[in-house]
Amino acid sequence: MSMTVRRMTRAATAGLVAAAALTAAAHSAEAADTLGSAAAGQGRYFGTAVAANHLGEADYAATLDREFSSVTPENEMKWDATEPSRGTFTFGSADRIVDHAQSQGMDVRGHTLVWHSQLPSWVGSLGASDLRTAMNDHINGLMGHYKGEIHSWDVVNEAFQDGGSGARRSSPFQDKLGNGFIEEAFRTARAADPAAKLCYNDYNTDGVNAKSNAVYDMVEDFKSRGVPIDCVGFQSHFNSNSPVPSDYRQNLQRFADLGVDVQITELDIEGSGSAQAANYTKVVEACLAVSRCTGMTVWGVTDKYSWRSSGTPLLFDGNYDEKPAYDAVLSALGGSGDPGGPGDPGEGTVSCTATYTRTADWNSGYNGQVTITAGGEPISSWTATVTLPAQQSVSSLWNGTPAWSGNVMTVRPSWNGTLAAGASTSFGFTVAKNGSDAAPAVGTCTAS
Ligand code: G2I
Repeated sequence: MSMTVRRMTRAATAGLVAAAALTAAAHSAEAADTLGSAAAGQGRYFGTAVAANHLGEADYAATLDREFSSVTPENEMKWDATEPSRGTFTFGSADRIVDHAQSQGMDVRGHTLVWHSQLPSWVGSLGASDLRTAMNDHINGLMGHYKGEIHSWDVVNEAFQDGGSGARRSSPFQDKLGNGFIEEAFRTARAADPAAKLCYNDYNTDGVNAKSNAVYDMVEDFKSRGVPIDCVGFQSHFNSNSPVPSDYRQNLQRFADLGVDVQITELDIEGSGSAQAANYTKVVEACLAVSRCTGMTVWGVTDKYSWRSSGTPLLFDGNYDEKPAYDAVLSALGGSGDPGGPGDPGEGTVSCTATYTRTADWNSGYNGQVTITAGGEPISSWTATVTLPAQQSVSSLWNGTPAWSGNVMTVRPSWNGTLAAGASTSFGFTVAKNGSDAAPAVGTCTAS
């Protein structure tokens, strides 16, 4: 049967694909920064949702291929697209995306196996026992076809209700199989492709709230009972009604502390200009501050094809021009957006130094100051790391933008990134000693 042939064909090409990915990574390290290469510098992927029917548009494909290191099929791997009638799998559109991604050395996220939406009507009409079989067959059919080719799968999507209850959402799976369907889906998925990271994915779970608490409790329970789960996806669809939460990093971190990776899976933020850019910066900084936040995916390449296109929520406008939000993301990722500028190889080496002084001291705290001095070339940005003794905590910081990973604070400019050759700027911070009077360690300054 044709599915078996496709499965073998896909698996046989996987080795070639891995080699292509390595070559692409080596190239991009020397070229001007892109979202993908800058994120790779931080040990993360930077992905986008992709629609198969736009791949033939030259500007769409060029932007995709240049900027992104991971793709998520926006609709093509959903149940209605892949198993429209029971036992008949249709992989044409999804294969087009996977083949395209692999030819460019990009990784693929799988979205999604078990979801109440975009579900063909035949699934809803099955009785419980048949439904269980159909769910497992669907997982095995999809994951088998792409075995070894998907870095992370959204195994179950959006199984919790909005609102304060933390209850499960009504769906054929929930209503007929009960809470246990989620666990069963994850166990089936682990056996189907042991190499894929298995994720639970949802929206309105980006901050600490009743819904994210309910997901948190489920993940904690799965970890304690050995149910296979590797990551939690935070969709992160933001607008003025649902802004980037102030406890976003803290929420990502508490999930990571359960022993799972976290991923930002469907990021888009309605708005424009510097306000939108600032919101994107918050999201990227939150991910970078959580070491188990392994990557980010924006939900589309260009505003014109976004599911929320009137809200212009993405990084490229309808002409594929980079928006301020693009520059903000690139810079938050530590990349340089100016290929002809001082950060580039061949135009003199940019450098900086960072020196630390204690500028005030009292019983329970002190003020520290780090002075950044550009080397023999002008610089447009700098990054300095400050490692605090374990007990100490920073209560405020000025003239810099901090990102945290444990007790390591990575500071980038707020307004003061541009320095002439030999010029200096400084940022300051207030520390609570919490019983330790030791000095922080200032790491290497990097400039671009
Ligand atoms: O709704 C935004 C996302 C929320 N999380 C799960 C994601 O899978 C979901 O993606 C969106 C797609 O971006 C849309 O493109 O899911 C929608 C459906 O739930 C997708 O919209 C559908 C339209 O409703 C259909 O009319 C259309 O035929 O896209 C289909 C394919 O273009």
